[in-house]
Amino acid sequence: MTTLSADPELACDIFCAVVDNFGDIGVCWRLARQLHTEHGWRVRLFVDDLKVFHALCPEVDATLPRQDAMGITIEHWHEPAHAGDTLAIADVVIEAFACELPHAYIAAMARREPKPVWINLEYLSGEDWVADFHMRPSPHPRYPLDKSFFFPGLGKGTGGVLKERDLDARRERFDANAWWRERVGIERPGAESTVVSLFAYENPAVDALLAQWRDGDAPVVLLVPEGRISGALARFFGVSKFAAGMSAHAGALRAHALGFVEQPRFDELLWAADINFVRGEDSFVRAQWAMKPFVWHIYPQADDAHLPKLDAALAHYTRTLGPSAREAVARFWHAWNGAGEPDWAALQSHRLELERRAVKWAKELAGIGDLAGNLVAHVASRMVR
Ligand code: TRH
Repeated sequence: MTTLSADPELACDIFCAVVDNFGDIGVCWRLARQLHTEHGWRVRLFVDDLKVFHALCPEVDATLPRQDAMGITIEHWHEPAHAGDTLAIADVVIEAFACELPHAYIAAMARREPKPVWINLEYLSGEDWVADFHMRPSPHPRYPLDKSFFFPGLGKGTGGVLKERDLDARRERFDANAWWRERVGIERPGAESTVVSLFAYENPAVDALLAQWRDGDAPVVLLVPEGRISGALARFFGVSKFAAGMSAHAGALRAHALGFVEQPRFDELLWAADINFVRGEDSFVRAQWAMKPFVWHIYPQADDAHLPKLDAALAHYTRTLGPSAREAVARFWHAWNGAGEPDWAALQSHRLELERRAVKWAKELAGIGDLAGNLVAHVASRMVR
């Protein structure tokens, strides 16, 4: 594959404000690493919450103002005024998710010649309108600067989603037996069990689903990264907490709580399971590359603004399914996002069809090109030489 980088020495500053959870820094950290390792860019990442970052990359020391990790320079960003030790402005400036750049930094961008390429990286949405707005420039009201809006998406004409070049090879090399012994401390369950990974926010539908798994005919093995859903598991099993290393069982259901792992290892959880419950943005994308059926707990927004996004993703993902499977997936996703009760048996009855679709969908999605590569191509087209 050729590198589309306009300049192998290109310097890039990424600004990331952590709103909550792990997705903001999760996306930025993945993008930073990819721009560096695959495109040879020199990347500096400004992050306002290093504690959250530390969970994804234990090498990051939350007490340091500046450090290097995995080839990326990391600045603890004390917004709004701080903009690094020097006001050396990079060739490419990425503000993630409309976080506001420090005023002094914008003023210095305006003084720089040539002007940097300024990109606002938006949140992912599978909605159709995204293609119309992707890469649209917007002139700054006061400075001679243009900012373009880079929209990740699931359809043609959008920025796509992040996918590392070695991801498929890593997945193919994955040793599931070794993973089960190392991470769960047991042998990999046999084919009669359905392995489910559960990464979700607090969810009122979880009790009904746990009961269905418990009372079902076929064994379900649940892998639960410790987090916001763990309290519900503890209540269900009648224990005080469901912390990493703990296991519990009831009826046909066995559950194992896992510790949080560094981001490059998160995919392994998805590869180890038969069906993945994911949330937010980054894990939602990773589940698609895992080529397994998945259920999305979308990040809830005010005024139910997330619901059209949920349906848009469903439309892409279920496009070629038969009507009955499509209906079962849509009903299950809606129930998992607050409307109705999940029906595990109905979903499982389409398991084979969903597995085939998951593989096909990953190929369709890859056809849009990966986000980092698309972004590099966009920058190359905008560089003033
Ligand atoms: O954590 P999320 O819910 O993140 C978000 C934020 O809430 C953000 O504000 C919101 O706007 C966005 O979603 C849409 O879910 P997400 O995006 O899946 O991020 C989780 C990250 O955590 C992802 O990069 C994978 C990583 N992770 C690990 O690295 N190790 C782990 O063990 C686990 C469970 C996750």
